[in-house]
Formats: sequence, C-alpha cells, structure tokens
Amino acid sequence: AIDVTLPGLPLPAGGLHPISRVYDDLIAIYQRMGYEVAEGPEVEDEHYNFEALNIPWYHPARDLQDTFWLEESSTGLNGPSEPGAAPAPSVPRLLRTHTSNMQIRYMIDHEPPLKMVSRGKVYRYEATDATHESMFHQLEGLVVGPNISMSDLKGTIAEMARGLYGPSAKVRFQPSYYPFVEPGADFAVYWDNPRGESKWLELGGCGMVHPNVFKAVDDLREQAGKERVYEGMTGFAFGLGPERIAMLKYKIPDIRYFYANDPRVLGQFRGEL
Ligand code: TYR
Repeated sequence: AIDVTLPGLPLPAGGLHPISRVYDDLIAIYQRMGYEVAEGPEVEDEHYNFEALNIPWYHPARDLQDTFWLEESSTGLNGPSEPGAAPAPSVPRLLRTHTSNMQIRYMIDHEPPLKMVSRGKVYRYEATDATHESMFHQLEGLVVGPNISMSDLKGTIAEMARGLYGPSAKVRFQPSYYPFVEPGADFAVYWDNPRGESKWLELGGCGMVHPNVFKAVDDLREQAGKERVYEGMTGFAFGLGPERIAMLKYKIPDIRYFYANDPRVLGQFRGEL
C-alpha cells in the first residue's frame, strides 16, 4: 500500500557558489548606498590595466602583480579577421591583474558625480597555495565628485563592514602604496564571531584617486571625442577580495577548494526545491 501521508522526497537543486553569495551581499550593501554596478573585460589592454592607472612600463609596481601576457602573433588573436585582410595593430594585451581597469573604463563612459562598484575575475602569474590562486575575484569601488574626502572613504568602508558583520563591526586603516591613489591605505575589518574566532581580516586596498588617473581618463575621453570633465575632481577608490570573506564565513581552509569543482565542497552550498 502507499502511505500518502509520508513526507515527500526533496528534489535536489543547484546552489549559488560561495563567492557568488558573498558578491551578492556586497553588491546589495553598495546598491543601498546608491552605487551603479558595472562589468568589464578580463582580457584587457595594457593601457587600462596599468598605464592609465599611473603604472608606466618602468614602474616597479608592475612586478607586484605578475602578469599573464597574451601571446599574439600575425596568426593569433590580433591576426587578420579574414584571409587576405590586413592584421589588426598589435596592442599588448593581458589578463587583468585587478578590477581597477574598471575605474578607467567607467570614467570614460560616465561623467561625475558617480558611484560605481564592479565585480569580476582577476589573474596573477604566481605559485598557488592555501591562500593564493592564479585566478581570484575582486570587488572594485569608485566614487568621484567635486568634494570627496578621505572621511567619505572611511565612512563607506565602515558601512560595508556593518553590512557584512553587524552594527558592532570595526574598521582599521593602515598607510599603504598603490600608484593610482594618494594617499593610499590598506583596510581590515574586525570579524567579531560569537564562537570566539574574532580577528582582524585584511580585506583590501583603497585611497584617494591620483590626479594622474583623472588626467589619463580625460586624455582617453578626448581621443574618443568626448569632453574633458575630470580635471579638479576628487574621488576615492577601493578594491577587495571576496575569497577572504567567504573563507572565514564558510570555514573554507584552502582557496583552491573554490575552483576545484569538487562536489563534496560545492554540494554543501546546494539548495532544495
Ligand atoms: N588594485 C589593487 C590590488 O589589486 C587594490 C586597490 C584598488 C587598491 C583600488 C587601491 C584602490 O584605490 O591590489
């Protein structure tokens, strides 16, 4: 006989990857503050990834971000689009080493005042271990307007920390160096966990947008036939890694678990229908 009163069997459903969950939380926090969300390319011109961000070819900061360059020959990606056509001019291209390329792309397309966040994959040519991967993710933020100050930046990061970890969350800033900001800082949030695992979590870098970046954007806008609108502007930017948040939040001890596609890991994030 069939017992129709037995509970039904749940159907297994897909689930959001832990990195997607953290991104969704972060983006919701910034959308509440009025930020636009932008996306951009992972294969990028050298100019947007480095040059326009005040990192010229001779700058030592290029070594801090070991780069995957694309090998492009006359038969490669920049080759003739059809047999007999002239090859495209070769612009050095790379896998973006950070999402800061989106600061440049967004400012070329938009006029201040603006508030933007951008999520996406970034790539570094480096050995992998429990805390390093050659592909990982970043969230970039950019705010530009006539009177933006460092206190706006600190308030924004504190608001994000409260959104992630509740009203008692604390933020810490330490002086740091990035060529595209002055002054620059690294920030950490205090992760106050009731199970007694509280600690400072180094989350990312930030700072006040360097005037050379605004100038580079205006130059690119001019080349594209657009008005120069960034001279004399002020702004702040930040970049952070969702992997670090997800590793603590979901107790994932090794960053490589995120991308190994092991069902024993990902299955823990599955939903039910
Ligand atoms: N791009 C930096 C990195 O990848 C992070 C960063 C982003 C730092 C924006 C400062 C800033 O204004 O390490």
